[in-house]
Amino acid sequence: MEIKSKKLVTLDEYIIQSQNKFPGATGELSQLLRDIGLAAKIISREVNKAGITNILGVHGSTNVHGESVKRLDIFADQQLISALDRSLITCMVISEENDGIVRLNSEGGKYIVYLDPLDGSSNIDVNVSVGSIFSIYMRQPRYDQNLVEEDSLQPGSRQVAAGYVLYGSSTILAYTTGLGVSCFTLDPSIGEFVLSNSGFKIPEKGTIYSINEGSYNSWSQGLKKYIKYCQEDDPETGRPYTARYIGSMVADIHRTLVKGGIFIYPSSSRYPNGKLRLMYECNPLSFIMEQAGGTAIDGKNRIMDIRPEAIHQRVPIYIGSPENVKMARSFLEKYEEETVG
Ligand code: FBP
Repeated sequence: MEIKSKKLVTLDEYIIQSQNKFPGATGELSQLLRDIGLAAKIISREVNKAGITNILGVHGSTNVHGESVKRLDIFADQQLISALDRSLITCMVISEENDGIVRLNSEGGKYIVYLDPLDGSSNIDVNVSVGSIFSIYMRQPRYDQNLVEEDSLQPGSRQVAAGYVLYGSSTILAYTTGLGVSCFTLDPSIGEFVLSNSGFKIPEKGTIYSINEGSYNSWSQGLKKYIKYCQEDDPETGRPYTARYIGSMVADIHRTLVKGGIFIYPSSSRYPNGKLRLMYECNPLSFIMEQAGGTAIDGKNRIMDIRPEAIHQRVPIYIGSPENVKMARSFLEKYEEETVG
């Protein structure tokens, strides 16, 4: 009996095939995505053997957010930036690990890339999944002038591509160019990302909520009521929902994409504007989420419509299955009116 093996499609092949759908495409965006794929393989190798190399632990420096930087943060940052610099199509990078914009060798490059090189770095030393996040914009005209930070402040709706890498039980890379979400799994035996899911769709509604309940006391009334609603007993609506919180946004978002439900990082007394960064955490994961049929808001407005004011600005985020986000928003609005009224 002949065993038919599934034709493997590698990331590089898939990117080329997708590019051919765009007559006139220059191939530069494809090259950029391949560069990120290569850096992700190198970072994955280091993450997987972190326990036996001296890459765990702190680097000793503090980043622009006042967070103590991990050695793997720096390694991932360097790998991604040097990969992008090699192909001379990216003019600047903005990364969580760098205070200001990083100008690359190709001043004439037409792409601007935002990076969270290692998301969830507080989980590295305890061997819990971490990730990398990227967001790609076209440089706005002004090729003739020196690059300035303002060139990179574009709303998320202008992203030309975005994605994440999840370094978990397996290493996964998921990305979108606005034509749905494609997901690849790294096969270490051949050193290739192989297509594992194209046309990723989030369930319309889920029964998982994900939030750090440690900041409960500083939540808004509306949010407290919504979480209570999730915990109430009502089998007909699948409640009580299950609570899941990994503490690495990429891992919590990937689970939400697969299983449905909602991930929330609200504003709180500790983080009056939320903790997560608009340009290299919330915008790219919102683009992915919307392309998979989900929703992402800051409690009121669409994340990707927010006009950025600063490269490291923070925003609150409510992201996930459309029905869950809609329900959360209705509680926020209802109790906000009551508070204001
Ligand atoms: P970085 O590790 O990139 O700074 O990311 C921030 C982050 O770790 C997210 O991945 C995660 O969702 C959140 O912070 C966890 O925050 P907290 O520990 O306050 O719940």
